[in-house]
Amino acid sequence: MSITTLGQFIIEKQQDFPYAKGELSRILRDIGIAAKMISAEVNKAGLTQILGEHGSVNVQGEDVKKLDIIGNETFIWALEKGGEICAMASEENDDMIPLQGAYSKNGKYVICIDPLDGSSNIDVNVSIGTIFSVYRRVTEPGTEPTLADVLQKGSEIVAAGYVIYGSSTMLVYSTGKGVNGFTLDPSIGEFCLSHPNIKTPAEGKMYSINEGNAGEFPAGVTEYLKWVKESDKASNRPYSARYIGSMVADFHRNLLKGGVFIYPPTAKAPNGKLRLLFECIPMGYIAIQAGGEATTGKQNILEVEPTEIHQRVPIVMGSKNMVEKVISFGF
Ligand code: AHM
Ligand code: MG
Repeated sequence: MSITTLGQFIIEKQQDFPYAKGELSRILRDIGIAAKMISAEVNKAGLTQILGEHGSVNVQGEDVKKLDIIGNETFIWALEKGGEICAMASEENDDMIPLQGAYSKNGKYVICIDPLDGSSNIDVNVSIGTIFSVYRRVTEPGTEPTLADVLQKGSEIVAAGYVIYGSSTMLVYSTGKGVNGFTLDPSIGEFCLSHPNIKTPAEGKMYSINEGNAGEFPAGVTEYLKWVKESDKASNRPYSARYIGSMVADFHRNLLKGGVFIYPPTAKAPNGKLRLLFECIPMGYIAIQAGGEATTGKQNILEVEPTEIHQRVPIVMGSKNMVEKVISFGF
């Protein structure tokens, strides 16, 4: 049989990280377990009218939790059981959460996570995702983790990736040696290697930006958008606008087909909307590992020094030539 499951793949690659003694493998396995559980919940989302609206009380009088809360709790559960992660920073929580598993304090790693990005799309059956990044802690194992453990530059990542809950569920991740994608086969309940060694095209056709904010864009972005449309007429429609408003889905399409994802600074949000730790660093890491680029316009995203958990930054990421083109207009 030619199938390789996520578990088999992780074990095969374990020798790439002799220092990790299997800990990183366990973390990736636990992320895979949490992803499968969240995928099952996401698939039931359309049944909320029968089971009870998320955030409401169901017919049995029980509170129906919002899916992003379920996602958050599922990751905490899986990673506390695993014991390799000492602390988690989550888009769902204001502060860093020290994990409380029996062995968590001795864990050598931390995780930053957006358990369910694009959750406003759930009600309308549009793809959403989970985004994660794993770092080695900077404090001593056995001591209380501190903010310094999660406020690390993207260049310190040991593993990062995302899960997309789309027409199928996929887990895409990198440990710094390229990007691999796994599709969940619901008939056996396993992620199977479906997209080995993903390389994003250097050039692409899609540009993804919320043009509803065009009135507030910096001049360079306005100029770029004009250029994109002008070259439309001149060279037989080379560019297409594609914007779902669910970053994992927009990014995933662009990664595979070639494209650029842009969330610029706006007058209302001078640092853009997207979070450095939870969204921009991990997705930028994947773009770069796949041969693309990711920048705030001023700096490679992996070189930005985080100063607070919910920090926001502008972002341009995707196909190398397209990112460079956007930046060439000024950002
Ligand atoms: P969220 O973390 O609250 O879900 O917001 C992040 C989402 C991204 O998935 C998406 O790219 C972006 O917000 C869309 O924002 P906008 O509606 O401003 O274009
Ligand atoms: Mg988010």
